[in-house]
Amino acid sequence: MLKWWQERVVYQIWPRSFQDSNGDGIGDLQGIIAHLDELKDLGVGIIWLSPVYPSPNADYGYDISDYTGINPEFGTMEDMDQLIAEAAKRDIKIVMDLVINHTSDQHPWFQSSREKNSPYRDYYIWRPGRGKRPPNNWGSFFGGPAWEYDPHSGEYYLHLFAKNQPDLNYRNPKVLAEVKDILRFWLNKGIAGFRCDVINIIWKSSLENGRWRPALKGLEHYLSQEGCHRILQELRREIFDHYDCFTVGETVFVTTQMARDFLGQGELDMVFSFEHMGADELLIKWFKRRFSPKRLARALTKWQLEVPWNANYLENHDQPRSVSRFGHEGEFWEQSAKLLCVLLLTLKGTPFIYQGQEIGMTNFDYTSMEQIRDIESHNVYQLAKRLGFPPGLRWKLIKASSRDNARTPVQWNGGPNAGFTTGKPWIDVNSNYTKINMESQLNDPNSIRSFYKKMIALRRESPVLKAGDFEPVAIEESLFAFRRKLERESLLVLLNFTQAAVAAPYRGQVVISNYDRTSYGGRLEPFEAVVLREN
Ligand code: ISL
Ligand code: CA
Repeated sequence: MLKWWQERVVYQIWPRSFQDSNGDGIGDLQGIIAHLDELKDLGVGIIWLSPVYPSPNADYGYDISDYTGINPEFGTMEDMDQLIAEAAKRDIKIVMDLVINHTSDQHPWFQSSREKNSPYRDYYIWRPGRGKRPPNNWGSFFGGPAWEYDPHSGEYYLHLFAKNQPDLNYRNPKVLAEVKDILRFWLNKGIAGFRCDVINIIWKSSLENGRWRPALKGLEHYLSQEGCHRILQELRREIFDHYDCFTVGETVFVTTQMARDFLGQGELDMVFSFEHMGADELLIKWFKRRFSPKRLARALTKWQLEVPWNANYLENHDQPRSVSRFGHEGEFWEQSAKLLCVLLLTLKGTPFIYQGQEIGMTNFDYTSMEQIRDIESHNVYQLAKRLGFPPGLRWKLIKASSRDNARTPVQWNGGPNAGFTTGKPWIDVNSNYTKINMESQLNDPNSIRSFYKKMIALRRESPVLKAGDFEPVAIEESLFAFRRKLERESLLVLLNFTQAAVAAPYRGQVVISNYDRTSYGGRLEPFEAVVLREN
């Protein structure tokens, strides 16, 4: 028996860039409410809201200054209640982002903790330096050291992300007690679960120096530690078990073994892994290599086989657009976007669609750092400068990997600012909105958006696509083929990731194809995807 969160499709909203309703250039809750009918029509069953809490926006919502409030830029708590109620009317559940590895440095807890004798001192990780050097050699995810000196209290605090995001101290039981209150607050409002931000690094086993690594020195002291498992077990027992909800962990650097450990005892219901994102990366995301479909297929296959239930995704607010990365932005834009749709919706697991993915939105077309808003991009740009990278190369790295690639406003129509706002958008709209926009796709039966709707419906009506076993058939540069099998039913998925036609000598009845074919003759067109019924 599948659970509701295994049957449904999740749609991720990054609110700041979804839809502005009041002309201030910033997406908001009323903007989301205005599009609920469209999301329902698409077939969405769950919305994951990236953070909507008050935040100074150093990391656009992932630096929270009040866990039980609503960012006034996005609206009020009444708007939030309305969103939950309006979504419920359409049988759509809302999942919140839970960011508890760190808070904002503007959170009252942190402000108070800067006083050495504050009762909040121990909510964070404060240590004296080693002479003029930080307490250890750890590096931050956003580049540079993971410690910041606070002259006010004469000590350093740990921040694995930006210096405006101090890490919480889970050795202090009061911190976990606060987290439990936050969880109850939202669950009592009718929230259906949480996407748990970098949840596998919240427990630091020691503060010893890290051994050498190409990036992120110190990782071995906090990645997927026993203490993290203990915390998640406690939350499961005391909180989650008492509600009809689910959790998906964003688990960085996670291996399939670690994933099984998190799932095995029900600590988390599923996790996001990153291995398949490496299909065009060299060690770290800033160094790109040519996209290899085979590497993508191999990583996905490994996770399909070794983990019982996956959180499947090709895009989110941290990753470049999938059609630009794994598909073809030019001639085969439409075909390749649909191919990626078939892949996402036929894998075993819960599919996560990111806003704009369903209309084939592409990476940004910016030409300068001034158009970039993301703190990570700016930090890395500066770091590369200090390391002596020439300007052309620096820009190339940012352009290919910046998180702002996914954060341009959703392109609703061909009018001013793509219909995102009547004001000045907080970040530039991609100028391809006249060609790529929702309005032009909504009523076109052959659009990418219509294809997503069809694939979501197909999955909903198909027990084998939801629950069937995954069996790899071909993992090659030009062909990724796999079976889904349930009892006597068998579907074969064929995906051509290249610009050339390829032979794929298989047989079966066509269930769906992005080339609209009705019969299959053993050959796939460029970027063609076909699902065949084998019995
Ligand atoms: O995109 C990344 C940096 O290159 C990832 O390493 C990312 O930082 C990591 O996946 C954690 O992401 C999550 O936590 C961050 C936040 O900035 C991201 O938006 C969020 O998804 C800190 O809260
Ligand atoms: Ca607004």
